[in-house]
Amino acid sequence: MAKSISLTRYLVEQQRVDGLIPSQLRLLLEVVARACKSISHAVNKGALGGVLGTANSENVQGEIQKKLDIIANEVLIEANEWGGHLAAMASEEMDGIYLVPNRYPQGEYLLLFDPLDGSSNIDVNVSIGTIFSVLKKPDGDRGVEEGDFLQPGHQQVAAGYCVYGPQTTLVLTVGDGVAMFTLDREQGSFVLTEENVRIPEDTKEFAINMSNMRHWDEPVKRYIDECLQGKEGPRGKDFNMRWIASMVADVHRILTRGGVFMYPWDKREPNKPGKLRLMYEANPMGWLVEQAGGAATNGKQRILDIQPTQLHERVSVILGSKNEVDRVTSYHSTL
Ligand code: P6P
Repeated sequence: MAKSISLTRYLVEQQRVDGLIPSQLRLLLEVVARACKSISHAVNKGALGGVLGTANSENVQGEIQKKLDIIANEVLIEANEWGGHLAAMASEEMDGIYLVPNRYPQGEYLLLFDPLDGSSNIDVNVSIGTIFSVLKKPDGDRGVEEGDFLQPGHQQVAAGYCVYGPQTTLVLTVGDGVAMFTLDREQGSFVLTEENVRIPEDTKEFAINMSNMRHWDEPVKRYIDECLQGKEGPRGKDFNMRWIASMVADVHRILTRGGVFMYPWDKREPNKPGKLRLMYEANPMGWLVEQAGGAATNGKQRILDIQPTQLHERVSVILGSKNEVDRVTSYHSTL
């Protein structure tokens, strides 16, 4: 049986081989992984840990916060603030950025996260996850400001998620492909279980919330309608549909077996470009998908090329199997 490779050994060897992971970034990723282990433990307790239900507060998005949303956010802040690898953090659950307190050394990285994505699934025991993105802070000695976070996704130096499902699996890229690590609860460590993850360029599976169909723009309606016509329609094949309402779980399926995930703009809130957040959902997931040979656009441009203007800005998301994403994107330019 092949010797198991821990996350620590993988990161050390990646650092040694191609220098993609400076020691400070390796430390950051190990701290984030340890925080995800703690979050997984809290999630797995469920009702026994008194962590289900709402916290009777709203986040910056105006969404009711779950108790675990706040717990996960606090775990990530407390795990990362003292290590000396970060200058500041940003979270879906916090209005503004979080500067590393002066009592701790300042690092050169910025960490952004959705501490518990898919939290509407928490109380019904369906997979949820933590999404994270790492940027470098601009050079210079001045203090970090919110504007320093507003970097396009192609400037990320690391991105990943941890899915809390039947297994707890950490999925990571530092720009040299995608690797997956499964939590070995007996050892308490993440073990390499997949590397060089590849998304098939074609698929027969789409993920979208069909209840919003009447609100979609024409290009999305055309694409889904053609899928629903199956063999007899213009696609000449039948399609399957999945929608877990947890981006981490849907993206993990796509990284594992292909598919296309869509959360497009719709007429319900015409002034918002979409529901999902650019900085700590679409950018990290978009980079992971691209690193696995897939594609990620907002219907009109590559997600990683979008210049952010606000920390919590939203974006329309179409990502997954390259040929399907290209097709949906082409429909947006032909209609
Ligand atoms: P809907 C979870 O709240 C989330 O941000 C994503 O994880 C998920 O893909 C989407 O929203 C689900 O949205 O409108 O289907 O509940």
